[in-house]
Amino acid sequence: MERTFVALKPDSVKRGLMGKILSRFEDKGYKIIAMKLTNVSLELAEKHYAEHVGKPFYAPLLEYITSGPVLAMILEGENAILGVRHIVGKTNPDEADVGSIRADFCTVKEYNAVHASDCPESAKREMALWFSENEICDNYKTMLEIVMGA
Ligand code: 3AN
Repeated sequence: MERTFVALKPDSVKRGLMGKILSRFEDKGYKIIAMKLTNVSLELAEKHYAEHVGKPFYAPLLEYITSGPVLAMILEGENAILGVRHIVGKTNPDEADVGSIRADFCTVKEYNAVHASDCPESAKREMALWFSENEICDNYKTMLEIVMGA
């Protein structure tokens, strides 16, 4: 099983889209093993987006991610990193596949609703950045796991 870090950004929270977006991940079958609604400090934002330092959209990006609460979570499932990225869609909503979150809910890449880790290294780094060990609830079975005797 693979784990990935996902964050519903402030536009998702402010637009009241948390439930709709979350349901896409739950419907697919990913297991939520950590979740919190949290304000994002500038320090955390800078660490999270360290790879984008120096890019023209860096400062607006920090302003955006710190502009309101973020629903941060860790999802678990088979090939979760790639699978979640498919559900989220390409950075630019105009290029995202119809049916993806960004195509269906967003119009501009500057406010694209969701962050999802793009590779195993990023997932590991981001999970450790956003969650402490005791916030991870990997001690329960989903109903599917119970029924399948997993
Ligand atoms: P993704 O979130 O699709 O993995 P990244 O990691 O390349 O995209 O970029 C992080 C965030 O920076 C994006 N989600 C988006 O909000 C913003 N961003 C990326 N590229 C641009 C761009 N060319 N112009 C404006 N904002 C951008």
